[in-house]
This record gives sequence, structure tokens and C-alpha cells, in this order.
Amino acid sequence: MINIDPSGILVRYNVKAEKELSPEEVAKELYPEDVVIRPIVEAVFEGDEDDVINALEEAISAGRDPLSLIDDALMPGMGIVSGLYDHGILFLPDVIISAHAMTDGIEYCKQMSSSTHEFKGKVVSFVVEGDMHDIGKKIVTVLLRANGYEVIDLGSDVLVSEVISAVKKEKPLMLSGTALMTTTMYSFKEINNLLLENNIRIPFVCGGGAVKQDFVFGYELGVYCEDAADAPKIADEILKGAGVEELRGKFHRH
Ligand code: B12
Repeated sequence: MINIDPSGILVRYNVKAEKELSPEEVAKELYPEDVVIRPIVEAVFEGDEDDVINALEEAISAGRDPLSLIDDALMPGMGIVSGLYDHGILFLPDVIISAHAMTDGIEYCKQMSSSTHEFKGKVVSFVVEGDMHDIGKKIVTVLLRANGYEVIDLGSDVLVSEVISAVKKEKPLMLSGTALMTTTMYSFKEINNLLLENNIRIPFVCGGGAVKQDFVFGYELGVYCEDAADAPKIADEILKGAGVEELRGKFHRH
């Protein structure tokens, strides 16, 4: 995903201190100039599914390749949203709304193309056995998808055995687990041990309200993460070759 950094604009207009610019005005400064791409980026930022599809339709009629629009227009739109979220200018609901609009856009582009889009990699996500709190997992899933990853979302209250079967079948580059209750998070350890027994050594990134760093560091494959926005960053690091220890070093909160 294109990494859009709005820092320069935020500093120039001193947005946080003075509130001189609204998020929409900051975003406007980041929109591309290409008249075909710009309406798509804007529609993703606004989170308007219909506008996204209409703008994509126009771009395709103007001769643009449907699949390249995923990287050239949908991702930059989401990149602006993620950038402003990272800087505390936008909030989670904004991210979710834009991610849904972008996901619809991706589906449309896929339908309009005969070739297949290459995902950056595959992730399996789930909420632990006995736990139905799935809001955080949904955010992690949309952010990973928004950043070009294929996510096999197993849902909530997922049996340990189902997680292991899915990992064996899908061979993901990382496993994303969520637990919101102190009573349910022990499944993480069980999953870790079964992965090792099966000689599977992928990073097992764990988060959710109840989960603490010390707990996750107690099992070999565990990488703790507090913030859903870090999930795609972790996946990107794994693609670059980072293992559990390196990820712990990089994403560990001091
Ligand atoms: C909403 C909610 C519910 C909803 C859940 C709806 C749903 N579909 O999710 C309902 C009403 C159904 C519910 C039910 C229950 N709940 Co409840 N619930 C909450 C509440 C208020 C908010 C949780 C939430 O969604 N937070 C927002 C999300 C976004 O946060 P999050 O999941 O932690 O995710 C963030 C990060 O952790 C991170 N993240 C998450 N996963 C991952 C993974 C990776 C890889 C990464 C990188 C990041 C990451 O990303 C997110 C954003 O950055 C909390 C209280 C609270 N303030 O936290 C209680 C709470 C979690 N619930 C609690 C309890 C006890 C229950 C019930 C048992 C109540 C009952 N007696 O029936 C049931 C349990 C049912 C079950 N079996 O699961 C307790 C748990 C206590 C504990 N520590 O064990 C809490 C803490 C309330 C309390 N203070 O007592 N609950």
C-alpha cells in the first residue's frame, strides 16, 4: 500500500493546535492530480460506496485497467485515511467506513477484470474460543485487506482445533488472534503449542482488550500488539523477512 504521510501538511497548517484545517481540507491537499484517479481517491476518503463504484466505472470507460486501479486509486485513498488516523485526525469509524467502500471497490475491480489481483500475502484472523467480542478483529481484518493482504477471517468463538486446521490448510504468513476476556485468552498458549508441535513457526500476533504484552511474550511465537493499525505494518515486516524476535523488538511497547 502506498504510504501517505500527511505530517508536512499537518505541521504547515498546525492542524492539531490551531484546527485551521478540517480533515477533508487536509485530505484535499493529498489527493492526486490525475483527473481520472482523483474522484476515486476522494470517494474512498468520503467512504461513499456508490461514488467509489461510479468513479471506477468512469475510469474503466476512460481506458484504465481495472486491477491497476486497486493500487493506483483505491489504495492511495485508503492510504490518506490511514495516515490521518495514525496522526489522530480521523477516528476508527472513519477508517471502517472507508475500508468498506474500498473493499466494495476492490470487488468491483475484480469483477471487471479477467486476470487475478496478486495479494501481498495471506493472513488468518480469528477471535478465541468462548469469546464473541469481534469488533477489534473486524478492524484488524479491514486494515489488513485495505493494505493488500488476503485475510481468511474465521470469525469469533473459534475452536483451537479449527485455528490449527485453517493454518495448515491456508499456510498464512501470519496468524492474527484477538481475545477480550482474561478467561478466554489462554487459548493463545494452546494454539502456540499446537503450532510448534506441528512444526509451524509463523508469527502469532495477539491483541484485544484483556491481552497484555507479558502474557504474549510467555509463548514462543507470540507477538503482542495493542493497535490494529500495526497489523499491516507487522505483515509488511514479515514479508521483508522479519521473524518473531525482530517483530517483538520493533513493536514491543516500552
Ligand atoms: C462491546 C462489548 C461487548 C459486546 C460484544 C459485541 C461484539 N460483537 O464484539 C457484548 C454486549 C456482546 C459483550 C458481551 C460480553 N461481555 Co463484553 N464488552 C464489550 C466492551 C464494552 C467493549 C469491547 C470492544 O469492542 N472494544 C473496542 C474494540 C475495538 O477493542 P479491541 O477488541 O480490544 O481491539 C482493539 C485492540 O485491542 C486491537 N486488537 C484487537 N485484536 C487484535 C489483533 C491484532 C493482531 C492486533 C495487531 C491488534 C488487535 O485493535 C483494536 C483497535 O486498535 C468491553 C469493555 C471495554 N471497555 O473494553 C466489555 C468486556 C470486554 N466484556 C466483558 C464481559 C465479561 C462480557 C460478558 C461475559 C458479559 C456477560 N456477563 O454476559 C459477555 C461475554 C460474551 C462472550 N462469550 O464473549 C468484560 C471482560 C472482562 C475480562 N477482562 O475478562 C469487559 C472488559 C467489560 C468489563 N469491564 O467487565 N460485550
